[in-house]
Amino acid sequence: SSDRSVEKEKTLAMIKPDGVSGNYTDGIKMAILESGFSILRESIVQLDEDKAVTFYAEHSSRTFFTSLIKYMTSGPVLVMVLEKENAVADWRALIGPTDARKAKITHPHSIRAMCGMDSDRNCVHGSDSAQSAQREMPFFFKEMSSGTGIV
Ligand code: RTP
Ligand code: MG
Repeated sequence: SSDRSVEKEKTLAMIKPDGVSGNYTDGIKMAILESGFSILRESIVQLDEDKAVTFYAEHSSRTFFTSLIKYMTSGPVLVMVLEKENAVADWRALIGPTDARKAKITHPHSIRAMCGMDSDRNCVHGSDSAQSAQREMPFFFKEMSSGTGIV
């Protein structure tokens, strides 16, 4: 096809409260653009408890859930829709493993190695599958709900 956009994929990226308050936003956006992603949407959002609980509902039975919700509501986050070929997997690779302490050893050039603290405070989020991305993008950007034709 002559329309190269049909080969592209979208994912949801988030700079968590520690990333925003620690002034990592510009550095992270630079890494995103240098890695070949386009930033299609961005918005700064203060999550309330309801919204954080819904976003991370899959973890509601985990021991870390209460502290996760406290962390995610502790300040504004920056949510973005990123686009490129293989965006979901490539963004997950760029952010590195969940535990930022391990990331500093095994993936020293990853974003979590750069700005995360440990497995709780890891400064960024990425959709873990194309299916998750299809849920998470309209969660923050209503116009991206399937069927509107705007995506
Ligand atoms: P995320 O969803 O935020 O991109 O992180 P992830 O896929 O790498 O990790 P996940 O297992 O989905 O955990 C969601 C967030 O909960 C906090 N946390 N996880 N897995 C753990 O042992 C653990 N402990 C705390 C982190 O903030 C993690 O990113
Ligand atoms: Mg996850």
